[in-house]
Amino acid sequence: PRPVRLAEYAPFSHVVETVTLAFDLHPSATRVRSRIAFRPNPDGPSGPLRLDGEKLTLISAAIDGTPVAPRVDPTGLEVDTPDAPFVWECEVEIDPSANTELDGLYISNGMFCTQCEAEGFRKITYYPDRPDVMAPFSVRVNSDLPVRLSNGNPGDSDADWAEWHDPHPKPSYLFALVAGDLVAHSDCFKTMEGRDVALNIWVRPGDEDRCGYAMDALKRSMRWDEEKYGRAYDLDVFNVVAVDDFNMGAMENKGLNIFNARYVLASPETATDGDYARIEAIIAHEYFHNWTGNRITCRDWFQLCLKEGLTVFRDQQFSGDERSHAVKRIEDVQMLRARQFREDAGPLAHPVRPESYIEINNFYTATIYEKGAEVIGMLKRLVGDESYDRALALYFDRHDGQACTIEDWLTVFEDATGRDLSQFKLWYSQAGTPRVTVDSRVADGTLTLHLRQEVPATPGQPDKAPQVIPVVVGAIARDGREVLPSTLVELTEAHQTASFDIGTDDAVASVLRGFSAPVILRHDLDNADRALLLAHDTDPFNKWEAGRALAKDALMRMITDGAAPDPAYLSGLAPVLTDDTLDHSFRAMVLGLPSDDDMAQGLADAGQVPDPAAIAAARDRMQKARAAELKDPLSDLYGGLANLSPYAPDAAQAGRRALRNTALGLLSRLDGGTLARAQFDAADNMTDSLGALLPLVQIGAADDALAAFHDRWQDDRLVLDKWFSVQVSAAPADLALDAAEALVDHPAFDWKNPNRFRAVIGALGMNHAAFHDASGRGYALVSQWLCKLDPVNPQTTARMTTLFETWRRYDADRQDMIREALERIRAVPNLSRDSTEMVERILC
Ligand code: B3K
Ligand code: ZN
Repeated sequence: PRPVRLAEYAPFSHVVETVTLAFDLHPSATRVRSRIAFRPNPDGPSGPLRLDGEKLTLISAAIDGTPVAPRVDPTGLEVDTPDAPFVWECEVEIDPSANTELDGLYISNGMFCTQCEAEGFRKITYYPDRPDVMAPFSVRVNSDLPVRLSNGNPGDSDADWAEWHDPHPKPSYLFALVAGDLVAHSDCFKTMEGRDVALNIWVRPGDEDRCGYAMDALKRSMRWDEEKYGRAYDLDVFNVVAVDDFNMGAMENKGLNIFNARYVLASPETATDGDYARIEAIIAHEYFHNWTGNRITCRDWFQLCLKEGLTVFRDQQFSGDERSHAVKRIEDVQMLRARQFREDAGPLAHPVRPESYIEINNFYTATIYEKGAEVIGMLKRLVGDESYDRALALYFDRHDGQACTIEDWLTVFEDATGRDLSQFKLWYSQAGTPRVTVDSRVADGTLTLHLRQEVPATPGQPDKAPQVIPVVVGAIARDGREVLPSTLVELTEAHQTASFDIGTDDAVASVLRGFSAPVILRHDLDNADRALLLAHDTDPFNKWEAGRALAKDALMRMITDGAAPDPAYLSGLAPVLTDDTLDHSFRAMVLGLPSDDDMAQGLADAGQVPDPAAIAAARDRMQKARAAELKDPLSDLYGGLANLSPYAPDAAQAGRRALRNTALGLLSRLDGGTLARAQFDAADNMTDSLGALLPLVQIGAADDALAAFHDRWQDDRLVLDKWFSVQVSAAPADLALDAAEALVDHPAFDWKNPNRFRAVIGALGMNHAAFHDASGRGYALVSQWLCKLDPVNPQTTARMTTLFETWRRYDADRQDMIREALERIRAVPNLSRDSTEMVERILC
């Protein structure tokens, strides 16, 4: 298929004034009648009316009441229309029960539900399915199911029908419909404008007692958006529905958010602290889209980061406010490095605003989302908090009700601040992670930094221009005092120098504080400098970063030279571990190690070929050495942090459990799992239960515990996903491969459910040593299952091909095996457009 190009954007030929839909719901033969008022668009091209439509059976069509015979093809229809306003009426039939791709109208556990972003609405009826066509919708659902929902405010209803009206003009990708046997957890919210909003979280009967946390997070999100952005909710009801079969996390349909059940349902027994935090973040994210995405949407899908980058940035701010900014920042950067830097370093690298695509669903990426959010964070840092607030107020004021572009967004900032953002705009068009190299020198009471930037070549972009990079710097004297508080350096040239009066000749620069830009920093620090920053940096991010750099350096030497674990690194940990002025979750994060994938990328960056088994072995040795070195403080911590009851999912308790479980993980390297088994048996919450199961799996001593876990949770689908996943993602390579190969034959391996599929196949891809095992078993199993899934669910298949995106890092044998695995996928008869595009880009 031909790529879609940003440069070829043209407005739609017509304006849609109103949309009225009627659904006769039937599992295999649903009828959809549409009545759409069109008028010619004075700013658009003229010609016949072209509507998108896929997998639809056209029953009838009429214009202004007169039957017409449109020219129908597999992607839509064309019809001649009057050169004046007219009403299009049409009836189609669709088969939700045959919809296994979970895009459009489908059935999950007997419940009708929809997913329309990006282009699912065209599988429901003929329509100009593009985000710049916005209209108010009225919907009638003819069905006697107990609950029938759509967007907007409820209208009349009866035993076998219900009507909904959404007054806010919206693009079709925000349409939603749900019908089924559901129960609600209900509450209410009064907006700052005095509107009473009914809140409902709809779930399967039996799940209603697991909605309390999501509801609480929703109300906190609504209040936060009022307080921080002045944005109030704009309908009388806000509905959230939990669905078992869902391709991604959740969807922000206007007034009717649809969620993967795993990001709604939580109880202390079934959800971990991490699950609670993700629920809070995703509830907030989808809610925040009501303004950044729905009221102001994207002109075309190239502008996806306009809503996603901004909304991720907003949900990160919210989680930071609700929990801890320092910890949230570290978590976000870990995620950015693990997913986005990895993407940027390989064949799938693309700009935050791509310029062409074949299948838009392949562009819901870490670059659009996470790097998109980083770009907003840099903009805020460059213009300042107060200017950011003014610019956002102007954005909402100027563009409410519109479908916008990145140019509109940047113009708002230019108008609000008077600043020229033309160089900043390169962040949207140049792919690749900039490298910033810093040489620091201290003499005559002055700190001098020489900064250099370089943006590496990426597919289709051999040469790059220097970008605007906000680099926040500080300095710590050798005696531990801060001699330079955080100061912003705007790096705009390829080479640049900055000097600071620091009044001492013995200090260490702390560069890129708060991870002020999404770049790879090379700073000429030695391990003594890093140890100083680990002990004394006032910037929590760089304090953590110094520890990580020490760990990475030590691991690197263990992998490449067979060195012993660095004694200086080991001895630097105890003071942090026992520093009661630091919060527990921060200390747990300092005890983390870079992931195996991170180490593999580090080796590749250093021009070496990573050996996955050697990386895993080094990690193992490092864990044992750290456990032996820290045995006493770890045991004290473990004992001292016990007995948190009653369980609460708040940040303070979660931090204590995180540190205690990190300690348990290390202690398990010494005692063969005795302590972990005791915690597992006694645990009354899922965080502690999984926190004990994980080290047992890691040391290969989990058989009994896994059996007990299965017996207890076999009827709980979300917990059972954890059982599938932990034994594959966390076990040593050979055990993980054995487990994965056995689990795909397990009677509960319901592979058409995306969560279950990811719990085994995705988990195997996450286990670096197992996936890249020299036998090729990992590649074979993953590719075999992707071949099987593609005809059923192309979106989930295409997304999971990214497991192979790093293949060029590895040795020739592994590259050959991966190429074969990808060729096998490419050879599937009628391979989806989604997977074809991905496999071809990865192989390129
Ligand atoms: N906007 C949706 C993602 C849609 C993905 C389409 N393949 C969820 C979100 O970002 O909030
Ligand atoms: Zn989003």
